[in-house]
Amino acid sequence: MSDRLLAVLSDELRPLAAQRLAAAEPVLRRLLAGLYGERADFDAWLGELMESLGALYAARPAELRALDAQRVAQPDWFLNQRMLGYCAYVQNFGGDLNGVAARIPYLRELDISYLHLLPFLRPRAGENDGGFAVSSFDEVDPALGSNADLDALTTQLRAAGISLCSDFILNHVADDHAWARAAKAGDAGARAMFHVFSDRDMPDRYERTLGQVFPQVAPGNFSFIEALDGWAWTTFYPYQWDLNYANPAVFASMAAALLRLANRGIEVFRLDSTAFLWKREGTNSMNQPEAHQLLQALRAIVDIVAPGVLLKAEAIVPTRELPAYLGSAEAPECHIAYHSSLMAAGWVALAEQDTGVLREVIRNTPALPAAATWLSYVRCHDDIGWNVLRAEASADGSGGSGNAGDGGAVRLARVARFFSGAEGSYAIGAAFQSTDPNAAHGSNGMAASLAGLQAARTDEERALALRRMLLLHGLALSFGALPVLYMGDELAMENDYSYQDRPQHAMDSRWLQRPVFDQQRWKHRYDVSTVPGTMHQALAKLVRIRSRHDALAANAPRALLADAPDGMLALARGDRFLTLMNFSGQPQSYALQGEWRDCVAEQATGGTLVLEPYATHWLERE
Ligand code: OTU
Repeated sequence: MSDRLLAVLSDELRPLAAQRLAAAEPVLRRLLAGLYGERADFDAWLGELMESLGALYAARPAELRALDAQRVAQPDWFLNQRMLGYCAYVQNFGGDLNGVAARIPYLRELDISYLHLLPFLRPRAGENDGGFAVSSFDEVDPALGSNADLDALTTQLRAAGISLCSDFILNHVADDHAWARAAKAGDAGARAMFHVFSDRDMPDRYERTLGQVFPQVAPGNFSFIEALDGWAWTTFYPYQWDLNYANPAVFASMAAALLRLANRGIEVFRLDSTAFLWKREGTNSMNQPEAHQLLQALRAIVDIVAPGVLLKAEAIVPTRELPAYLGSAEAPECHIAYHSSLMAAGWVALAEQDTGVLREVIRNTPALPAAATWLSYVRCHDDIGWNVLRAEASADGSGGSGNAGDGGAVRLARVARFFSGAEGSYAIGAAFQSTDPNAAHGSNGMAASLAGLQAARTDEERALALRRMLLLHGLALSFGALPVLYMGDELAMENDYSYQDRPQHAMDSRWLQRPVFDQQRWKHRYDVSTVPGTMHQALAKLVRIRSRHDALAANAPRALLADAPDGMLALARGDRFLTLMNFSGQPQSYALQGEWRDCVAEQATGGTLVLEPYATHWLERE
């Protein structure tokens, strides 16, 4: 079958392709045979897939092929401590793609080397889940620019040393995507791209064990579609139709769509909702072995055609399910995976003024295969999902739930209430999709508002809120991961309530944390007499310190130190770097061994260090 790939290549391209095929083809064949091998037409299908990969290989621009070669020679290029991400909506950050390009100098000033732009491909007309309902993978959203603008942007970003990351929404398409339209018009092949059931029999059987992502606004996992005269699987909103990966045509088409985007210069793909790719009756249809086989097959294809490209798994799942998304040395999967447990546990530690759950998460975080890493973050465009922490919230030994047997639910519900502003909290946020007061779902709000800035009335309260912001950012920057900043947090932007006036957004409080970039705050970014300036300068300082210490690289060793009090987290990065974080509102003491230098305060320190409320200390050995 490899002949089919090589046959379409020029004499010049063939030798390297043959070499990459020799390395990846056996794995790819095994994976695809495992998924689709029982079909009579398997060999013919595989031959066609290889031929289409050959065409995509041939079409890859020379500049990107050169980048591939460079990255193959240094596969851990994205693990160093200078790698730093920034995530933004195109429309909010720059208005359109050209406006984003105009902000490159600002990104460089922040030392950003990785830019995740939230969905910018043509979305469904009307409501579209912030662009997560895609109607064409080959067209930029006309409201944001043209395909030529995208090509120009990737070129400019590359020149500035910034890798562009794009969402690749592979679990579902919009109900006005060409396949959905054809299915509605009666095309059987198109209908087979989806999970469609003519009656409620199978949907009801599946529902017995399925969870719900949006239980309030989109209850259930199936939607009756009149034009189909049947029920389509719709994990998210009813207009997002899940693709049927048991159909090999879906896999082949989506792999090709990803590579066409890669050939436009997108260097990283955020694989949205990867946990949901394979459905199995009697399970929650998440994290199924076949979902991993699909991702490993996609990785093998990328390794052949565009090996400079990185795959990033967005799987918001319990900690124990996360490592599988990075695969193993024998079967690599994604290069990067969101560590949503670490993110959520940082917020739990703030709410509880206790690091029990956070420590349990860190203990449950295994060492990773080479050339793979976690993504660390404080906030993103979604809610903070609490249920990924069920295991840790019931197992950290503190007995924090006060209700044995609820699996941490009551405890996490208390945390969710805290961030919605209840229980004497400094936070101003919103509970997301909660249907049961004794169970948590998610919490929304900008980091600054959740950390107390919006509610602060005095300078002291404002200073504490900023410290909490820096504490969580310090954790993300020093954990040993690829940290990604969320647009606006570097300027301590607060909640945006304007969504309540937009009928298509009003029911989804995730829009609280999707504000338009604040030009006024940005102008004050150097002025430390202002809140945005203080935040920006303090964060920029942490970024600078991080970039100087290879002990903070993603793949450098990390150890959780057990001798810190419960309100504190102490992480050693090798034996020369130490980060101390106080998650409580009380001072905490920590006895240092030996002589240290505080990189932030720029002074020597040693003996017993007293950490002020919510203080962060980054220490290097003298
Ligand atoms: C992802 O999210 C996206 O990040 C969301 O913005 C989209 O709405 C969603 O997919 C559909 O495309 O379950 O594992 O609770 O955490 O929806 C992926 C909200 C997901 C998100 C959840 C999420």
